[in-house]
Amino acid sequence: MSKAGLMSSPICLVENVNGSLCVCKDAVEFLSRINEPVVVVSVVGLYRTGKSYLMNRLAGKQSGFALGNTIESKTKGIWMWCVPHPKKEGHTLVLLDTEGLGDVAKGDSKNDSWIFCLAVLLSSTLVYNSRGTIDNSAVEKLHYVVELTEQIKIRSTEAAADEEEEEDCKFVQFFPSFTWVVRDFTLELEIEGKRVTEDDYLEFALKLKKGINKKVSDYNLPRQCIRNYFPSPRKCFVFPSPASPQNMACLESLKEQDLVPDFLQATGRFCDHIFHNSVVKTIKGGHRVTGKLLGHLAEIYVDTIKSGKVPCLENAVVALANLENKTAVQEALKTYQTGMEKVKNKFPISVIDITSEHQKFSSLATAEFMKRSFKDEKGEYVNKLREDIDMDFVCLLQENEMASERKCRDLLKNLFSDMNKRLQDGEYSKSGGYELYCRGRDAIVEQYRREPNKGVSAEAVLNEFLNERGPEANSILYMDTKLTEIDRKMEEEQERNALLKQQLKEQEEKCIESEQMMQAEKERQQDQIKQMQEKFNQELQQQQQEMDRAIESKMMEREEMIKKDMKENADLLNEEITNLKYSCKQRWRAQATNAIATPVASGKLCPAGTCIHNIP
Ligand SMILES: Nc1nc2c(ncn2[C@@H]2O[C@H](COP(=O)(O)OP(=O)(O)OP(=O)(O)O)[C@@H](O)[C@H]2O)c(=O)[nH]1
Ligand SMILES: [Mg+2]
Repeated sequence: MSKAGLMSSPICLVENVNGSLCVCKDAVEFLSRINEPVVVVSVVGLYRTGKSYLMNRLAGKQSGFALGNTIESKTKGIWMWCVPHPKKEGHTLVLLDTEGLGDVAKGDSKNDSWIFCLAVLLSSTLVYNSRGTIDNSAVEKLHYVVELTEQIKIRSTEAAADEEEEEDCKFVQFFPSFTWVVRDFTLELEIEGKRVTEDDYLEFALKLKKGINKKVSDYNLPRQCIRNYFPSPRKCFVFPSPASPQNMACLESLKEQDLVPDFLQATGRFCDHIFHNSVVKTIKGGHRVTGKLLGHLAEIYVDTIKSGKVPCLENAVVALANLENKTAVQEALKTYQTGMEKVKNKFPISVIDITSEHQKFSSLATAEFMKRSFKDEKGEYVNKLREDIDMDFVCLLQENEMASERKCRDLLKNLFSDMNKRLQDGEYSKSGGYELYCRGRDAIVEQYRREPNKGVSAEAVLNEFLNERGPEANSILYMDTKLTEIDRKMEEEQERNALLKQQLKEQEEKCIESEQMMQAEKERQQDQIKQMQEKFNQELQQQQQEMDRAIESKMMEREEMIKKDMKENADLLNEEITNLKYSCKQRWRAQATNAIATPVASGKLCPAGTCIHNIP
C-alpha cells in the first residue's frame, strides 16, 4: 500500500446516529487516495461477542478497533481500518468492524438489518461471529440473511420489469464468501461419534430437514437462505476462550504468551485463511474495486438506504462506472497531453512526424482509459476521449502550422536580405537586370528548398512570398532596356507559369499530407477498435468467472443434497444451474451484439477507413 494509504488506527466509515446512517466524508476522502484493489473483510454478529477484538487480530495489532468492557454495546455504525495486505503486494486489506446486532437497548431491528446488509454489499469476505455453539438459536439469530432479498436488488427496476422475480440463486454471483467464527467453543468436534472438521460442523448445522410442514420450513428457511446467498465452500473456525477467566478482564493488554495456545493456533489459522483466500472485492460484471471505488460504493448504498429505497447492485455499478469512466477520460487525456507537450517543443515538424506522435500517444491514452474504465458498453466514454483528443490535435496542428510559417518566413527573410540590399542599390535597374534578378531569386528558392525541417507550410509560405514579390519582378522586367517588347511578353508569361507551378506544388504537398493523415487516422481507429475488443473480451471473461463460481457453488450444493438423499432440493438446484447457464448465455449474446454493433452503428467509431470526415 502506498504511503498515502497508511492508517494508524481505524476511522468511522458509516455513522449510525439515532437510527440514521451517514457516510463519513473523512473516510471517503481517505479511500479516494487508494488506487490499489481492495480485499474487504467485514465482521458481523451479535453485540458483545468479540468482533472488534477479532478484527484487531486480523490487523496484526493488539488494539485498534475499540473494545468495550461493559455489557453495553461498543462499536456504533461501521468502522474501517485500511492496512497493507500482508500477503498480496499492491493490495490493501480493508477491515470493516460493524455495530453489534440485536442490542435490546437499541431495539431497532430494521437498523440492524441495514448494517448487516451494508456489510454484505461492501465486503468480499463476510465473517459471521458468534459465541458458544452453532445451534438452532444461533442460526435463527442470523435471520438478517432471510431479509436480504427484500433489502438488495440485483437489477434496476426498468431492467427487471420484463423479468420474473429476482432469483435467490443469482445473488451467489455477487455476494461475499462466508466464514462463520464460533468463539468460546468448548465442545468436541464430533458428530454421531465421528471426529469432524469445523467446516463439517457448520454444514451439519446448516443441514436442511425433510418435510413440508410449517415447523420444518421455519427451521429450513434461514439455512436455505445462507446456502442460497453464500456459495460453498463456506468456512468455519471454532476458537476456545482466549485467556484464563482471571485474565479476561484485561484481554486487550495481554501479551501473546498470556493467551491460550489453542486460541492463538486457531486465530492463526483463521488469519491465514483470510489472507490467502479472501479475494479482491468485485462488483457486478467482475470489475475490481479500488479504495476510491469502495468509498463511492459506500456513499451510493448509504444514500439509497437513506432515501428509503432498496440498494441495487446494477444501479450502483452504473453510477460507479459513470464516475470512474469520467475520471478515466480525464486521466487518459492527460497522458495524451503530457506526451504531446514534449512533441510541441520540437515544432515545426512534418505531417508524418506529428501524426505518428499523435497516433502513439492516443493509443497510449486509449490503453490508459481501458485499464481504468468499465461497463462503457456503448462506447460513450471512449468516444468522448477520442473527441477530446481530436480537439487537442486540431489545436496542435494549428500550432505546428504557425511554427512552420514563422520559421519559413524568417528563413526567406534571411535568404533574401542580400538581394533586398542589391535592389535598394539599384543593381537590377539596368540593362540585363531582370536576368540577374531571376538568377538570384531562383538560387535563393533552391537554397530555401534544401533547408531541412521547415515543417508543413514550406511551399505555402514560399508561394505567398513569391506572389508578394510579383510586382517587384514585373517592374524590373519593364525597366530592363535590353529586352524587346516580345521578350517582355514571353518573360511575363514565364513568370505567371512559374507562379502557377509553385501553386501546384503546394497543392500536391497538401494532398500528400492529407493522405498521410487519413492513413494515420485509419490506423488509429483500428487500434481503438482492437483495444475496445480486448477490453470487451476481458469483461466477458470476468463475467464468465463470476458465473463459473456461481455454477460451481450450486453444483457443490447439489452434490451435497444428492448425498443426503434430498432429491427434491437437488432437482431445484439443478433447475437453478440450468437457469444460470441459460441466462449467462443470453446475456453474453446480447452484450456481444451490443458491444460490437453500437459504436460502429452510431457512426462514432467507424470501421477502419470509413471515417475520413472525422479527420481534423
Ligand atoms: N469470552 C470472550 N471474551 C472476548 C473474546 N474476545 C474478546 N472478548 C472480550 O469481550 C468484550 C467485548 O469485545 P469486543 O471485541 O468489543 O466485542 P464486540 O462484538 O465488538 O462488541 P460490540 O462492538 O459492542 O458489538 C471485551 O471485553 C473483550 O475483551 C472471546 O473470544 N471470548
Ligand atoms: Mg465492537
